[in-house]
Amino acid sequence: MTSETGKIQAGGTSSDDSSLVQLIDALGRRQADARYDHYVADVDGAALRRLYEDMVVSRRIDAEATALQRQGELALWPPLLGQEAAQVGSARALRADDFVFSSYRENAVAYCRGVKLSDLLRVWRGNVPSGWDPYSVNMAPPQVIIGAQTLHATGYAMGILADGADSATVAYFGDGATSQGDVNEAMVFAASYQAPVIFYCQNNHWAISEPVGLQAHVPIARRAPGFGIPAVRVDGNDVLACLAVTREALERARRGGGPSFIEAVTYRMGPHTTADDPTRYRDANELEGWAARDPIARVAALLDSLQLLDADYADSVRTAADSVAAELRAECVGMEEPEAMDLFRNVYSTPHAGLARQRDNYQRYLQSFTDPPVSVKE
Ligand SMILES: Cc1ncc(C[n+]2csc(CCOP(=O)(O)OP(=O)(O)O)c2C)c(N)n1
Ligand SMILES: [Mg+2]
Repeated sequence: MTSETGKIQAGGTSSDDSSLVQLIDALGRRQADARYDHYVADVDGAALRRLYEDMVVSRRIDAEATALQRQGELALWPPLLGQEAAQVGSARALRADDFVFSSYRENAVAYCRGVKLSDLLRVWRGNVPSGWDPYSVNMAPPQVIIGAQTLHATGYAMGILADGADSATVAYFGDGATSQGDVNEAMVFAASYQAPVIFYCQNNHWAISEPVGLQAHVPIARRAPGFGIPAVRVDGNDVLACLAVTREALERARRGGGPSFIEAVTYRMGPHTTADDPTRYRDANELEGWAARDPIARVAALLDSLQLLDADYADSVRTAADSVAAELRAECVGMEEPEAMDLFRNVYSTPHAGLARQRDNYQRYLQSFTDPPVSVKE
């Protein structure tokens, strides 16, 4: 679709609200739903507040990391602004023994899994080749190869079946990823073996500068039934609905019902990464429309209507989020710089002539700098 200003809009097929599971509407009103209400029956005021707090803190972490990149402290950052409900709602449905395989954008999921703040940033500062110890939080480090994590999630889920366990895996990926071979191959395997894996697609309407309407002329969720995988479309800006549909999919996985596909319809309100300028390819009106459906504002409105958002509470959440951001910043700028030659360690478990040659060349290259002198530690 092209707008009056000539810029591309994301397309109408995927933002049609009528087919979406929604438990909180854009104005913050709780919507009754015969199928999904019981999945969130335990979410009382305190639990709703916790979801709100997770979302506020996640947004604050994201804003601080974006600022750190702008100030030269990170090489790159992939913002999640606008996707807090899709990530927090699904992540809070999981048990500690479930296993998450994500892309680069799921930093709110990582926060909910308990990834250390410094570990969220380390790889984007160029300090380590990869993020964190996956087994400490049951979440693999972010995958940058689009869609590849769906294969890892499916393989791990097949392992769960072999172990006879009742845990599940979740693969997080984007709308663009659904056109990758890996994602389609993963769905074939998951359906064939009835693996306990949830394919959680955050349709944020854009794959860098490609609008979702270009690659999907029908809603993305409709692809999954073709593989024999049940699918649901959910309002991805509704944290309660995201929690409910993920709980349903987990229940199916745990009772041996196999894989599920969730399309969380949301919107990437920021750039693709800090290296991108979305004003060059998308219409400002589109962003305005989605700003009116802000995922945090609607939970705030619901809490307010329940008399659960007084000024003291709102202040305390803001202050807590600010202190997480301050801790994130301090840990980022205080990170110890790695030794350049460490890049070559742990690549192979046994000596490798090609790597040794590269290492020697690189060492000679570093030694060629005399001003300022570079410390080269073997
Ligand atoms: C296999 C592969 N092809 C291309 C790229 C370059 N690339 C990085 S992000 C991206 C778009 C992904 O869009 P989407 O799946 O919608 O996820 P989003 O970034 O919107 O969260 C592409 C094409 C890549 N990283 N890996
Ligand atoms: Mg996308």
